[in-house]
Amino acid sequence: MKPISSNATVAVAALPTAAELKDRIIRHLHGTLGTDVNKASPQAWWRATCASINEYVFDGLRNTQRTHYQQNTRAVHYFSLEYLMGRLFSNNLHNLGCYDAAKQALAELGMDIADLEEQEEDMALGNGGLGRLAACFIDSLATLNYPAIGYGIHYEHGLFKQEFQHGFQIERPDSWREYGNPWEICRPESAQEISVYGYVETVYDLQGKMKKVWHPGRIIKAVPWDIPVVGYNGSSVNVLRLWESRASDFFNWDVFNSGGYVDAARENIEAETISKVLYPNDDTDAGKELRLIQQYFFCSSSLKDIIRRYKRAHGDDWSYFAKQVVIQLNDTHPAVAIPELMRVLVDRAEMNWEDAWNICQHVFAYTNHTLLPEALERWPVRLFEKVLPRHIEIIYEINRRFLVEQVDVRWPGDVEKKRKLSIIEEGHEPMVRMGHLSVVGSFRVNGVAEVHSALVKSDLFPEMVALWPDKFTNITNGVTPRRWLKACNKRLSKLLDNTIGTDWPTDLTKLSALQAHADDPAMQDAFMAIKQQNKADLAEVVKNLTGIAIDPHALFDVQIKRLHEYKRQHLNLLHILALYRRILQDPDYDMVPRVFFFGAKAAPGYKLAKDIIYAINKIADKINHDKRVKNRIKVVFMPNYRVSLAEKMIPAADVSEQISTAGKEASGTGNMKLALNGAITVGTMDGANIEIAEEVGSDNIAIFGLSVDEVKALYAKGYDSRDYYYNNPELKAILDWLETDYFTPGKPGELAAIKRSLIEGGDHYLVMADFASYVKAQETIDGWYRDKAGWAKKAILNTASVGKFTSDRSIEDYVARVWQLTKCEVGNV
Ligand code: GPQ
Repeated sequence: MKPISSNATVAVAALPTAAELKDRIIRHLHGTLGTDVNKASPQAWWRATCASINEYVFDGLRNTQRTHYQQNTRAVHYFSLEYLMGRLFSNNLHNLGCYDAAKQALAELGMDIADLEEQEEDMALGNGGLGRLAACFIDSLATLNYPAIGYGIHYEHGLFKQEFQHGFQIERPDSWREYGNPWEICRPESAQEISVYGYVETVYDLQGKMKKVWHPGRIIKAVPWDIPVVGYNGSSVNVLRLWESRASDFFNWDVFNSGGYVDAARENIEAETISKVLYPNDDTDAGKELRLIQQYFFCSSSLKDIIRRYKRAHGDDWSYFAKQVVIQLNDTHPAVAIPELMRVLVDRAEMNWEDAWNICQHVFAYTNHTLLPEALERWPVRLFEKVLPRHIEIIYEINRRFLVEQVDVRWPGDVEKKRKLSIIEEGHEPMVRMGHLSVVGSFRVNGVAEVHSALVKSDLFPEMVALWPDKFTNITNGVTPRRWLKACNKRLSKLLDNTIGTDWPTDLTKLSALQAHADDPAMQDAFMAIKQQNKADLAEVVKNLTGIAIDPHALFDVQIKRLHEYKRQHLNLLHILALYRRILQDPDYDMVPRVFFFGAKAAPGYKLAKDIIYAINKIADKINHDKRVKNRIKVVFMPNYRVSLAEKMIPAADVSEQISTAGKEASGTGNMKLALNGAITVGTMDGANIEIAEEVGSDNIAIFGLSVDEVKALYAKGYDSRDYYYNNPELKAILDWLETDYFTPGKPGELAAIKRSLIEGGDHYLVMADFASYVKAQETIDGWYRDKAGWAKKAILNTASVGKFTSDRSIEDYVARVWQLTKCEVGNV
C-alpha cells in the first residue's frame, strides 16, 4: 500500500499498488462473480474491478459519514430531479488517484482498461445541462470537503436511447441497471412511507384549537439507493441518495385481505410507476400528474431523511434546524418541498405558522435555469387538490400572507400588482406558479450566468427584486475539470502536468501559466499534435458508429447539446447548405475542409426538433456521398449523444458551436468544456459565452449575431423574417431548396417544416436575422484555421484562459453567497 497523499486528512487512507489491485480483481472474479480468469467476460472483468475499487470507496464513505456525524456539521442538501452522472469507472479511479495502477494491473492480467470502460452503461438520470451541472457540483462538493448530500430519484429508466431509422429519431428504453449497478448500495433500513391523494379534515382539539388532518388516499414506500461520490485525491466521499418507489406493504395488506388481490397487484404496479422513468423534456414543462407525484415523492422522502438525521442530534428542538440544514432547489422542480416542510412543521410538529415560515425561509435557496416561458412550471390547482390536498391549502396560506403582508404594504390597493405577483395565476384554469412559490419561500435566488441573472431580475421577477433586493444573486456555472479534462483528455493533461505542474485539477486558474507558452512553437506543435491524435481517435469512433469515413486533418466543428429551436441547430444547418451550394456553383470553391458534428436528442413529443434531426440526417447523406464536394464537407450526426460520447468528442473539437438566440440560453456548460479542451467558440453574446469572451479575449473567439438588447429592440419594433428572405438571395435559395425533393428523392416537402417555421411561423428565434452574421463568423474561422501557428495560439489561449469555469469556483460562490458551509476535512478513523 502507498499513502494516497502526504496529507493525513483524506477519507481514503491508502491506495492499492498495481500488484494489490491485481490480487483483489482475481479474488472478486472468483468470490464475487463466480468465474475465473480463463472464462471471464469483459463484463465480469469490469465488475470485478469495480468491486475492488469499491473496497476503497466504501472505506472513504464510512470515514466521511462518521466524521460528519461526530462533528455535527452543517450540510447542503442538493434537491434535483436530474443527475446526469455518465460512467463512474474511470472517474472514480482518477479521483482516487489509482487509474494508472488499475491500468497496469489489468494489463498484466491481459485486459485493456479502455475496453472495460466501455462495459459500463451511462447513468443518464437527466436530460442535459441542468442534470450534468448537478453531477459536476457533487463532484466539486466532495473534492472541496464540504458536507453535502445529493437527493434525487432512482429512475429505473434514464433518458431514452436514440437510434436513427432512415434519418428519423427512434427512442428506445434505457435500462441502465438491468443487470445491477456496482456503484450503488440499497439501504432498506432507511425506507420512508410517502402519502398522496385523499382529503383533508378539519378537527378541533379539546381546547377548541383547529387542526387540519390529511387522510391520504395512498401510501407508497420510498427506498433509498446510495451512490458514493468520490472527491478528487480521496478527500471526502459524499453520497448521492436516490429514491425508488415501491408498493407499501402495510397499505396494500388491507386490500389484499379483503379479497382484492388483483386491485392490490394493480396498486403495486402504480406505486412502482413513480420512479419508473425520467421525463425526457428539457427546458419544457410537461404538466403531467405523474411528474408532480415524482416531484413530491422525492421531496417528501428527502425531507423525512433530513429530519430523521437532525432529530438524532437535536430531538424535538427545532431551533437549530436552519443552522444545520440548507436545501438548494435545482430549478423549481423540487419546489413542492417548501409547502411540504411547512406541513411537517405546522401539522406534525404543531409549530405556529410564523415560526415554521421563518425556518423555511432560512432553509431554502432556489436556482433558476431558464427564462423560456414554456419551461416555467405551473401546475393546475385542480391537480394539486387531487394529489396533494393539504399542500394546496398551505400554498394558499403562503400566498395570502405574501399578498397581504408584502405586496399590499408595498403597493397598497394595486390589484394589478397582486395579480402579477400572486403564486396562484387566475384564469379559467387557475394555476400554481412554482417560480413565484420558490422566490417567496427562499432566502436566496440565483441565475447561472451574469447576463441570465440580470434578466431574471429585470424580466422575470422585477417586483420581487423591489421587495427583496438582496435575495437575488448570480452564480456562474462551472464544470468539473477532473472529468472534463483530466480523465477525458489524458494526453493534454499530461502536457499540462509537464508544463505548469500538477495542481491545476483542483486550482484551475493555474492554467493561466500556459499563456506564457502560447507563442512557443514547440508548445504549439505539442498542443496541436495532441489535438490531432484526439481527432484520429474520434474518427475511429465515427467509423465504427456510423460507417462514415472522415479525414482527421479536416477542421472538426462540433455542436453537442439537446435539440431545441432556441439552440438553433438549424442555423448551423443553413450554413452547411450555403457552403454546399457554393461548392456546386463553383467547383473550385476554396474552403478549409470541415467535418460538422452534431450530437442531440429531441424530446419525443417535440415535432419540429425531430424534423430538424431528420433534415440534418438527409442533408448529411446527400453531401457525404456527393463526389463534387471532394470531401470539403462531411456531416456526421452522432447517434445517442450522452456523457460518455461527449467525453470522446470534446477533446477532438476544433470549433465549438454556441449559437443560441441572445437571451435564451441561461448559461451553457458545453461551451466551457469545449473551450477548456482548446476549441475555439463560434458564439452569440448569450449566457456564459459572454464571460468566456471576456476571459479569452476577442482575438480568440468568433462572436456574431444580435445582442440581448438588439434582440429585444427587434422584437419590439416588429420582426418580419421575410425581410431577410427577400433581401438575401443565398438564404432564399437555401430555404427554397428545402421544399424540393433534392435531399429526399421522390418526396418533395419532407424538409419544408423548417422553412415554414422560419417564414410563416415567424422565426421566433431570429435564425434569419442572424444568418448573414453567422456566415461571416464562419468565414473568419476558416481564415484563422489556415494559419496553423495562429490557430494553435488561439487554441492554447482558450485552454489557458478558462480557469474561472471550474465547478469548484461555482461551489465556492454558493458557499460564500448562499450556503455558509465550513469545510470538513475527513480523518481516516
Ligand atoms: N437547463 Cl430549465 C436544462 O438543461 N434543463 C432545464 O429544464 C432547464 C435549464 C439548462 C439551461 O438550458 C442551460 O443554459 C444551463 O447551462 C443549464 O441548465 C445549467 O444551468
